[in-house]
Parts: sequence; structure tokens; C-alpha cells
Amino acid sequence: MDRPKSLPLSLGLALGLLAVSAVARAAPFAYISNAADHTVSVVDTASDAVVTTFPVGTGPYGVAVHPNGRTVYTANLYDNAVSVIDTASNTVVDTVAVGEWPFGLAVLPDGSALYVANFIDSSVSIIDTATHTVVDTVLAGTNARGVAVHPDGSRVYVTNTNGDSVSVIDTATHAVVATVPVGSQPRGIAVHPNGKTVYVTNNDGNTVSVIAVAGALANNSVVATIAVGAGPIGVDIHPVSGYVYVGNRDSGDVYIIDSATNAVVGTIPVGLSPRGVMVHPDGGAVYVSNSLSNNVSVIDPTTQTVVETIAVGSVPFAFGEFIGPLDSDGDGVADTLDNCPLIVNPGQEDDDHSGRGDACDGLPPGC
Ligand SMILES: [Ca+2]
Ligand SMILES: [Ca+2]
Ligand SMILES: [Ca+2]
Repeated sequence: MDRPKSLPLSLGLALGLLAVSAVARAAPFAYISNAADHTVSVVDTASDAVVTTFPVGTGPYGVAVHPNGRTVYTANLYDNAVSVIDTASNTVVDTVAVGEWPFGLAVLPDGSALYVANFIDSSVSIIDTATHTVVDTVLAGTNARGVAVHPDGSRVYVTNTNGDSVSVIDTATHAVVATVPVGSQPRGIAVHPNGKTVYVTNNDGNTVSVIAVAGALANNSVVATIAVGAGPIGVDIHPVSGYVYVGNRDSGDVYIIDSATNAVVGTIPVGLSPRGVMVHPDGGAVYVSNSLSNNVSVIDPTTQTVVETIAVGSVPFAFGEFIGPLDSDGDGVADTLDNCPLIVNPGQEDDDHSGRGDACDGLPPGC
């Protein structure tokens, strides 16, 4: 079943104004890393079909998509390396050696650097995404695992699974500027899209810690602890509703927390041993990788029910931000980078230096 897609109002206006009939709405892809068969399953999120599966390094537990959507990275636990994947060809184009047992990883919003948590080394490797080289290694807490980036790019947050803490890294200096005690065995981590709080799953404590990181409470301290299901790991936050989706490994379900009240407002059964959880960038679905069912559950966030189950590879973890960015006009340039996000202009020409693509000059805002 195809997930219904609403046509953005501004796209409707653009279509009407330009009488363009063939603007494809290219869907981003979900890159599901399969830890046991050392592959990535690529899911077209418009159809929820697996379009291809390709090999990467050994034990790809973590995965991250570059903000431009042209590169994907997997952290390969058993070869102590990161695979660099070209999404045009879905092939590994480079391999970068990092620390021992790399797990989670995340890219800065400007795309310049990739942060990789090394579990055994309790460190974070910082990779320059232009050169594919490690430019720095930062000591974190004991057994670094999950990585999340603040939307303003200034801070990276790392869970330390056996340190029961979160390390806060300043991306300008690479210094650890705070170490925040959280619950027992923190694993997953996500920054609220409003930039004010960070949600951390405590796998052993069956709780979620909420850290205040901006605003009046910008002191990197835990302001709430919420009881969830058994063995929480994956976590992500819906950009519109502010609902927090938490995958619980041992109870095989997803808890929904309303971030306005930090109350649990729902529970959704999924597959066995859910790991990766990510809200689709268009807000229309939530994807959950079930590591012992070898499939992905797709949740409709309007009904909070599973509407699709997608068979993937063996032991899908997809730990991280595994879905690519929106590219509404399908010209290969992500919406956040496209100077005419609803008009096909892959060259991004701006000959008059207006700051808008020449294809949009003179058209109403939103084209
Ligand atoms: Ca585009
Ligand atoms: Ca465009
Ligand atoms: Ca222009």
C-alpha cells in the first residue's frame, strides 16, 4: 500500500502557475543497515518497496545520511571503519578507519563533518566529509555509542553506555564542554527539532532522560525522566506534533511521548527487537527497524498504527538518522539546499546573484 502523500500548498501553486505537469515528487530513501549480512537495504519511502540491496563493511550497525542526500555512511562494528556510500550508484566509494567498534554516527547540518562514536575506545572520531579523513579524535565517556547533532550545528551529543552519561561536544573546538549524568545504559539519542531538549533512551533503566540544552534551562541538565517500555533504544521526534517515538527492544513496541508534557500518550506494537527509529522528514510516517524480525515497521503518525511491514536483510539495526532529505522537485538537490525547491534546476543557476535560482526569479515566494 502506498502511503498517501499530501501535495504541499506551495507546490500546488507552483504547478498551477507554471502549468508544469511532470514534476516528479521524488521520495527520499531509507537506508536500512543489516548488521548480520553486511548490507544496506534501500527503501523508496514513496512506495515502501526495497529498490536495491548492496554490500558494505562488516557489521554495519550505525547509519547516517549526509544532508545533501548524495552520500550515506555506515559504521561497521567489526572492521573498525566507516563505509562511504555514493547514493547515485549505491556503492561503497571509500572506507575510513576509525576507532575500535564504531557504532553511532551523525553528520553536521552543514554537511562538513561526520562524528562517529567508538564503543571500545570510548571516543569520537571526527571525519572531514570532503576529504574522508579523520581530523580529530575526542575522548568521550565509557563506551560511546549514540550520536546526535543540534540543529544549529554547534553541539554534538554522545551517549556513553557504561558511563551512564552524555558527552556534549563543541563542534567549533572539539572540546567536551559538559558531561551530563543520565539513566542506566544510555543508547539512543535525538535532539528535539526545536533545539531546546535532547531525549536519551536508557536501555537498562527502561526510561528516557530529557536534557535541557537551550533557553532558560540551557544548563545541560536532566529536567525529566520518563518510564517507557523494556529496553528502549531508538528515538526520534516528529517535527510538527513534537511526539517522541521510542522503540523498546525487549517489549517489541514503540512508546509515544508528548514532548509538551513529557507524558506517554500511546503504545504501538511493532516487530521483534526494534532498534532504529526515525520520523520521515515529511512527517508522514515513522520507520522502525526490527532486528529480530528482519523487517521494518512503518507507522502512520495520524492513526499511530503500523500500516506497512517491509522485509529487509538480516538483523537490521539502522541505528541513526537513516532516511534521506526531502527533494520535493526531484532534481537531486535537497529542499534545504535547493535555491528553487519546487522547480527542477539541478545546476542551481543564479546568474544575477539574487540568492534565488534564476528558475524562481520573479515568481512568488515558496517556488
Ligand atoms: Ca530539489
Ligand atoms: Ca530545484
Ligand atoms: Ca537568481
